Amino acid sequence: MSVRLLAGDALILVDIQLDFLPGGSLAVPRGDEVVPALNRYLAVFRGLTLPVVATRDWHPPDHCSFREQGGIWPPHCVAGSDGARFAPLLDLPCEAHIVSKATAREKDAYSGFEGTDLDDWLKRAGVRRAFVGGLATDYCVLNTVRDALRLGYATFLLLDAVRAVDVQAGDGERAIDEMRRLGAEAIEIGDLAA
Ligand code: VGL
Ligand code: ZN
Repeated sequence: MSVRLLAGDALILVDIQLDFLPGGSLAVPRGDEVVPALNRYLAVFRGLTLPVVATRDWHPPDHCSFREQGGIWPPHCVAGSDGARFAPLLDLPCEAHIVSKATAREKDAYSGFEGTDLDDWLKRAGVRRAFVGGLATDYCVLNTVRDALRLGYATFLLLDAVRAVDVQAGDGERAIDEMRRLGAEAIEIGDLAA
């Protein structure tokens, strides 16, 4: 598989936040490994002046997904907290478009498109193909890829730049299978044509 990047392509980084990295409150196993992988994609996209979007989980302190409110997760990514910050080693360009999601107490949102301006922003930027990587494969990456496909974007899953929570063993692999079945093309950095 060889993919030549062109105008209309965008890189979407999903939730590269401290709480999802080792030491964070909802650490994704080996989640830190996506940072250098995504930095390689960032270098290529920036070199071609293609747009970059970074989503972030941005919850109120009493968000419904937290255990104290009956949800399934430990508190994580509280808006403005240290744990909600982007990984410092991520080479996020200052012109990246930041998308905050799941900001309302009463509703969770795993997709970067849900309740955000992401679709509008991408359409206005002329984006037709979305290259998606980040955390976690089986939650926010899966739901962001599903929505991207449903909204008509040709969608590429960056296999070397995603990691899963795996609440149940195999969740990440099942999520990858589902994304491919829905039409996402799974690629790795070596698949990008020079
Ligand atoms: C996520 C669990 C809870 C994610 C967000 O970014 O995949 N997972 N909130
Ligand atoms: Zn969350």
